[in-house]
Amino acid sequence: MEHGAVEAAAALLARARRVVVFTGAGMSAESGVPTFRDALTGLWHRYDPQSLATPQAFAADPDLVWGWYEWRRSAVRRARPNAGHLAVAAIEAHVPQPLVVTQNVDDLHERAGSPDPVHLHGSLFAPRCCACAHPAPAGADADEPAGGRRLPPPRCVRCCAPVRPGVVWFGEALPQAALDTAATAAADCDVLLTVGTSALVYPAAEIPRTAARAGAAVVQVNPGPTPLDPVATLNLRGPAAEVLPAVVGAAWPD
Ligand code: BV8
Ligand code: ZN
Repeated sequence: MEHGAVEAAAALLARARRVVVFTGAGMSAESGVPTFRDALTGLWHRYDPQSLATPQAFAADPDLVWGWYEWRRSAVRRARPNAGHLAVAAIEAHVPQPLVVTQNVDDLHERAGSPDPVHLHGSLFAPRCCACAHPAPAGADADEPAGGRRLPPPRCVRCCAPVRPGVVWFGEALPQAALDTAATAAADCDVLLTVGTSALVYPAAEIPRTAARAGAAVVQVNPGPTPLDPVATLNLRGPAAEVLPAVVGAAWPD
């Protein structure tokens, strides 16, 4: 990890008033939560996430898809926020106007102390009826078998239709309020930190570009290259749980 880049990122953050932290699956990788790039294992090894995370897949085989989300939910429950999540919460504590915007459906930002991250793609902890949208209870905290299993989704208490995960599936619209909040903050920020995203899924991937177009400094944290490399002011090549604490330590040496 280039020392100069960490120092440069820290200097940008230390004097910023409005900061957006935009995160993807790589943010939770070091907590043991598989990214979307990681091949699926167990029952789902022959599926790609983008085909499973669709209304069509749920309609065709609800037990397979519900089982997959319950397996992911139990993996997230067993996981712990990593030093990267904690550093993001520290940035929020030091910056006058921070906002965390995540594509992740886990609750690791919240468990690390981030008060109110914007979930662009929903959450694993907000199931609802697929017909009347009535909120459903989060479900028992049972540990799912390592290899996963088919699991029939519970029924809606109001209309008996199947309950679905409270996430945004491919082909579905994002929650408009969340998207508006994120886009407005990106267009208005001094610094946008993009962490652990391949920036391939839209409209979320537009957020860092909106910030760059508005003249903000874009700082990318990712061990690998992404389409944002040419957009970023600074590219910090390394894992989030190593790079972010280093940046926070340099920005606010207490
Ligand atoms: C919609 C919830 C229309 C579910 C998710 C424009 C151009 C092309 C295509 C489209 C377009 N506009 C729309 C589309 C279609 C589609 C899309 O973008 N397709 C892509 C694949 C081409 N978009 C949609 O379908 C969206 N909806 O357009 O609706 C509409 C409009 C109005 C009315 C009706 C309909 C909905 C998209 C949301 C889908 N749901 N998640 C679930 O989780 O199951 S997306 C999901 O995948 C994640 O939320 C995330 O967004 C994405 C995965 O990306 P990343 O998070 O970046 O993770 P990834 O694994 O890819 O990469 C990890 C990165 O981390 C890597 O770069 C790696 O190097 C790095 N890394 C690894 N380890 C570390 C690390 N970084 C730091 N530290 C480490 N340790
Ligand atoms: Zn219902």
